[in-house]
Amino acid sequence: MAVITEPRTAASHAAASAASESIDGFQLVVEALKLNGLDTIYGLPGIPITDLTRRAQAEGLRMLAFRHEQSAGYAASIAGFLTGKPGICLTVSAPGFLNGLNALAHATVNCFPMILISGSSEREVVDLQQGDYEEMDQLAIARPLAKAAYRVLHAADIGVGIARAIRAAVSGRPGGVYLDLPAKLFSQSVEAAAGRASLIQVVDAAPKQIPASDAVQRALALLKGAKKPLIILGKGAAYAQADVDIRALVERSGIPYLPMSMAKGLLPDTHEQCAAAARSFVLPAADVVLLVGARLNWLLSHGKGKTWGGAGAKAWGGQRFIQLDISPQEADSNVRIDAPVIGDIGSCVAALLAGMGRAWPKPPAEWLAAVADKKNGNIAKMAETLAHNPVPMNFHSALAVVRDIVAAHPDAVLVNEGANALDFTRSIVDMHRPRKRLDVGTWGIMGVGMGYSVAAAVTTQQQVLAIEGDSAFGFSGMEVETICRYNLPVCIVVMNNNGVYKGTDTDPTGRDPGPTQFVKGARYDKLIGAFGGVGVHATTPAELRAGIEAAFRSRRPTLINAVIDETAGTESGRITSLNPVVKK
Ligand code: FYN
Ligand code: ADP
Ligand code: MG
Repeated sequence: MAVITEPRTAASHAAASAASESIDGFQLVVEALKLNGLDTIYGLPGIPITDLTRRAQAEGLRMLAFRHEQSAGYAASIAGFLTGKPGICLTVSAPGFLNGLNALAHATVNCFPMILISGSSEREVVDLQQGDYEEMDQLAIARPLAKAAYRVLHAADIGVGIARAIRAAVSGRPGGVYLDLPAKLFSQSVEAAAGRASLIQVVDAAPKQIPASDAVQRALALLKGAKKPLIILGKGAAYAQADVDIRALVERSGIPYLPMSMAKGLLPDTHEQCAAAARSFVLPAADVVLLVGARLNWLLSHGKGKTWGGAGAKAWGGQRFIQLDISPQEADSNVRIDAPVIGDIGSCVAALLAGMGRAWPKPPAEWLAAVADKKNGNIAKMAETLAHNPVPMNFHSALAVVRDIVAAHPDAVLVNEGANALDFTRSIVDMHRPRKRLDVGTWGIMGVGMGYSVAAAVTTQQQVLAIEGDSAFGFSGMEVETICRYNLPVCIVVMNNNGVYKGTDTDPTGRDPGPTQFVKGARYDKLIGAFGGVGVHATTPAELRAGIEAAFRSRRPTLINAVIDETAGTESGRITSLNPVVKK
């Protein structure tokens, strides 16, 4: 039986004594979350969940109210990634629910544990389509976009509903879960003792999944025979929080590794085995590739084609693959996986380490030398580019500053979105600690910036540095009010090049601005002043450095308008090939 032992606040005392005989749905939801250690809600109040937000706050939960549900949802999704507990997003019905749904789908696609809880209208009216306030069959709409979706109709089932949502979100491959709570549920009363007894404290929500020993042996045999092995670390590896063992696997094997974007920092990017700067060399050259929590999706060119040394779009370079993943269905999704190892990353990596023993042979010296050669060449070229100080500032000269500041503050969390602002930051700014780089993920989604920043600041208490394209920032810019309201240590740098990709587009008819153009010389720094934050206008790397350093010192909400050459940047950054342009 669930026993509530937490000290009670004055408000909850009153609620508790009034409800010594009965307890309502609102209270049961709050207590069920609390009982499971879910202490933070990202949401937006309104009908029918306004009082739920108040009750949650009065009971000591952190209730972070946003300006738009999409940002609240992205915050919840990344809180799930950072903590391994489902991030909770709470919204009103139909429109609020739909605003949160984008983030729910994003969580599912990215394998982040999240629960979207939405109030909904009266079932009887909705199901007969009689036109209720915000009428919508939310459960049916959420289902295809979520890992699981549930509705609770009776207060006595709240405990089960929340327990199922938690298990679905974090067990196996994590994902987004929808929980539909109709308005009527909240005012239902049940006898207090029975109600509390119905709550479930979930035991072992994300059980370890131990890989089969024959799968481990198969993988080790393949790895041992490799002449040009490569390890690819994905965000699944970062999520698993098996940092020490992953580092041991990489170092004991001596194999060069490539971090996917959000796996950067799992080992420091400056590690001698890091092959990030030789990406286009190692992918086609490798003979055996060990994937650790990374999918062979578009971000890895589906394991085939030119990137992998294949002759045509369908061919690949003949690499053999080992894949460590929690999902048994992931293997063979794009090319043959010769040695799937299915289990949680922590258990898989531990099993490989145990099987390797202490005397594992290092990869052939020629391979290591070839990777080092390519990498050092690229790093030297990059150093040369970064040494320039053009006027106006470009992405490189601005990001050289960011790179130094991140190196000096390795625990700061870097949030990053945009096209060029994303791609340049990824390759220029080294990460030094695990789970410090949060970005657009599997979909290359825009709009995550401010939601991620709020959740990163709240869950880690660390300084957050958000490097935003000027377009990307616009998707969630109003949340600077949220950041100021909660006085969070977030420093936003808007890379302002007057437009999407760049600021030079024009309307050939001369009537309107070009479709990718924004107001020229916009002063994003002035936005934050409206809410008491610090605005900085930076036109040189020195001003940018001073602005970021002051923000880190003061931990005050800060927005820096970094003026970037409007001709800098390319269409879609590094993924230009995905953006069809008709050549005239
Ligand atoms: C990387 N590189 C470096 C370094 N790190 N050079 C020097 N020093 C360092 N430290 C080199 C690397 O070898 C590559 O050069 C190049 O920089 C880029 O590296 P990256 O970013 O790792 O590689 P690439 O090819 O861009 O990666 C493919 C990708 C990535 C698909 C994984 O582009 C990606 O994550 N894209 C997401 C894009 C996205 O979502 N955009 C949002 C929508 S924008 P070469 O080896 O010479 O190739 C809408 O328009
Ligand atoms: P990236 O984009 O960084 O390559 P992906 O999102 O494509 O990463 O891949 C992450 C993979 O990690 C998914 O296939 C997912 O099933 C897997 N994964 C997530 N969490 C775990 C875990 N705890 N243990 C094992 N695999 C995991
Ligand atoms: Mg721009």
